Amino acid sequence: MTYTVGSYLAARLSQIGMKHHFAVAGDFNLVLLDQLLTNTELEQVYCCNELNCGYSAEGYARVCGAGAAVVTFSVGGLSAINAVAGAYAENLPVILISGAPNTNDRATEHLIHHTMATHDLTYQLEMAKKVTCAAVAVTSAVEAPAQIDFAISQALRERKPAYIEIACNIAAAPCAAPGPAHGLLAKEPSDPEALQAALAAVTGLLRGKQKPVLLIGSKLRAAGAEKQAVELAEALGCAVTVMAAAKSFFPENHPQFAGIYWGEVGSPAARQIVDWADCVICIGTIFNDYSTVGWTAMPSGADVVTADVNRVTLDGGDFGPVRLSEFLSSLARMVQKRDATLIEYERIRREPERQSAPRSDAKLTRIEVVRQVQSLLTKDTTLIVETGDAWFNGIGMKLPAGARFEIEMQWGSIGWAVPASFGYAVGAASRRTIAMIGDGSFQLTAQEVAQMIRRKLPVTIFLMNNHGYTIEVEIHDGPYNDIKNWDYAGLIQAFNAEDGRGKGLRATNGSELAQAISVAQDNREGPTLIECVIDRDDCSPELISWGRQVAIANARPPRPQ
Ligand code: DPX
Ligand code: MG
Repeated sequence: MTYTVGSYLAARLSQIGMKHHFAVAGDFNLVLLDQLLTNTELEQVYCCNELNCGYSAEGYARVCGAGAAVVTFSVGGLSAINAVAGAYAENLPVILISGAPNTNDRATEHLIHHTMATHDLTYQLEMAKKVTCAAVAVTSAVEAPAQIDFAISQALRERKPAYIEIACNIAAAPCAAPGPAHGLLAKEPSDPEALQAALAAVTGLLRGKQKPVLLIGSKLRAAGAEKQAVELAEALGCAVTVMAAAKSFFPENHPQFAGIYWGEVGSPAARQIVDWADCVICIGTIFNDYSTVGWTAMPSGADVVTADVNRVTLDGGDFGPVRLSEFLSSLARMVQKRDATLIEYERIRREPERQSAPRSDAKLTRIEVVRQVQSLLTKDTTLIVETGDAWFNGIGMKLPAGARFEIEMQWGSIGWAVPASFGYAVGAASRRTIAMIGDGSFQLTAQEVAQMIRRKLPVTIFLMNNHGYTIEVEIHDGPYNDIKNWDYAGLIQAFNAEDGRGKGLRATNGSELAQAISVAQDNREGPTLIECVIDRDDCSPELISWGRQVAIANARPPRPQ
């Protein structure tokens, strides 16, 4: 078979495990899209706009390990950049692929459409460099294979997005055939001496400690080290706490799971245990103003080990390149049982109060929605929560074995959840995708529900209609937190048009919600959106406490220069 630049790229995407790529057409990428279509192992999935295309690839990467978004130059690429930067923040290898102007138009006096009517055709590449770990512009079929391989391998190694721009007249140009993909997938090994030094330091520290605790962060998945974290936990026998952004990365049904560590808004026992511990092993953690509740909850000091994706640091010392998975499994083989924190956790833990069902005709509340969604979760469920009170609604739920949880906590862009759920569901056909999304967030990217309808994906969306930006109300209120109400359930009918099987329902009390859920469970031919109508001030107490602390952190006056 003869390869072209586009079919070479398709082969590489397929070799690294992708079965789909997301796309929005435009004249600069049409030939490229044709070339990608020649690969029968790789399905082309369309989105309504490029921001959503980026987020769909991001959601896909969460379940399949990597994702790709194909867009047109400038008008498309610039729109996708928000999602790509989000993938950077969230440690997800999303490959942004953009068509670009003809090579013959460069270095001429031609002005090209979809540009700023200047002769600069490099700005998209320059912008992409800021939000990716590798950015290449392909203008030669001879160099294309090396450039494509470079971008993809960097993205996989660093778990960050990469950018590949392909001139429209190069996409179908013949090029070399792809070789084996092993090199693209190879992980950076630890430096053996650095690994030994890190292990010696940490085992030395642990020898003098009685009360170690593990704190799991969201980079654990990026490092591919979830299994190894369980190995270390079981070797130590200690309590394991999990940051909100890493919910489900350590199984919640594991006997050592000691709750979500998120300061005053997480599980109370988790915070007490971390504060009580004499040594905290932070694994792939990200501490920011949100995750530390306005800098009020963050382990620090000489007894904190930071085991990051490629580094281990302890008491001001950094040991050089150490792969997290290797570090955790080696450490697991060297440590002795230290189970004091688990014993203490067992003493202080309190089972969450079981909510009983209210009168079925009582006005719907947030608590009742959470109660009903909780009862839907099974080993096959992935719960996706949008920025807003949905974070707190989801974080408090108990996940059965096998259930997964997705949150975009570092980037925190509203509008993420609809397209990310779409991308996730494309990648995880056998799982049951459930999304909880606020009304304000939904208004950013609602149209991607139409693609769920087009592909008959049985995603269930709980649209929390609290009539505004409630999380912002709690941080800092003003007229800008009010939004125009929509007929959210009615919207689905509009998206269905003549052939869709999506369902839109509206629940104003518990019994309507239960009926809507049963319709959603039966609807296998498209998404079901359930608009849950609740009061504007019906929000979680955690949101109020968290909002207060974040507002204090935001309001710190400038330091004198
Ligand atoms: C904003 C946020 O309705 O959720 O539960 O009512 O808060 P809640 P909604 O979806 O409203 C979301 C709203 C406006 N954040 O409260 S979290 C600021 C913001 C952001 N991302 C983007 N723009 C603005 N996070 C893209
Ligand atoms: Mg809202």
